[in-house]
Amino acid sequence: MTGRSALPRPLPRPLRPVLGTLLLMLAGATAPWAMAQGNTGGAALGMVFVRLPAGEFRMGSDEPVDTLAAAYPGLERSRLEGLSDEAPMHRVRITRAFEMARHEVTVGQFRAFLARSGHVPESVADGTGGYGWRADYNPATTERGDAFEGRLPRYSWQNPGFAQTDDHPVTNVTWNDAVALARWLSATEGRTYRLPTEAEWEYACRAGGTARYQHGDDPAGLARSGNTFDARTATHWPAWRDQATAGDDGHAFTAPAGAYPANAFGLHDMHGNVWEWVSDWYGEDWYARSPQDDPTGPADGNVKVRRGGSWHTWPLYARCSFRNWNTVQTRYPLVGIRLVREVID
Ligand SMILES: [Ca+2]
Ligand SMILES: [Ca+2]
Repeated sequence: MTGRSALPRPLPRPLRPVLGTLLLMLAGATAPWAMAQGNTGGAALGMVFVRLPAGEFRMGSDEPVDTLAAAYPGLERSRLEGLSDEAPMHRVRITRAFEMARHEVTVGQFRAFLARSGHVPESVADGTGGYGWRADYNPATTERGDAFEGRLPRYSWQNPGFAQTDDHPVTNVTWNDAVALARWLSATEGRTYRLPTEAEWEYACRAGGTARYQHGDDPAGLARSGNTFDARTATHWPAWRDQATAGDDGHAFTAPAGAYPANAFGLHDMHGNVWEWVSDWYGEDWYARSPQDDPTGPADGNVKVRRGGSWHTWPLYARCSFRNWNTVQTRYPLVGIRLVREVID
């Protein structure tokens, strides 16, 4: 599989120790989607959804390796060649408007979901726990060289090892947990909540733009757009300091949801903070054969796609087009949830 990272083991490849639009400030006033902002849904949980219009976009990336090498100096060429699953770029039509949560699901929302639904998170139900950060943990001393300690029962959505409040994005949640949340909300409210498709997610991230990030193509601008592996995070993983996002984004671990500017659709944290599960199975060559209208991914597969990068992700892997994946049981301190809600028209 192109050496693409899989969490417990590989994590974003950048993290393998062995390898060593501008914010549309005006959008709120005049954009069509602005009218739907403040649309409270997931009512039980206080989520806020933004209506995204139907539309077309170019999905994926076909940037030449040399172009990427110039923009992301210091990375092994194999990492850049490994991005071939982002090609070919292809036109995708999202034929129906849909609503997407403005924020990642928070710890407080997940706690309320558990209390009201009786759902037991997979990390608790299977007794194996999750992963977590510990100041004196040294990846080099472990068999797998994982960036985080685990799995251990003491780590879960409640404890990723670093401090978090109810406003921080929930982590250590599996794809199965995410689907359980969406199903419970759907049953409770009589509306359809679900994970976004991979195409919907990228459409939402691009928000009408064509650049690598919501602010444009420059990786150095990322510290203002989202929470990634910046200088603060690098203080805890000094071996990867050279690959850190330029500057200080203000957060060494997760940031409270919505701490960074929204993109042109009014969505926060599409770059970084936590990876977001989507509904699609991963297909390495999927883009060469995916349908133009409302693609939903391969019919089956072994791993589910996650998107957007995290607080522990290098800039190359926080681009709108980057694809990563894990099994449905994977839980990790970098992976969270964002829901969509179908529109009733
Ligand atoms: Ca950061
Ligand atoms: Ca995110």
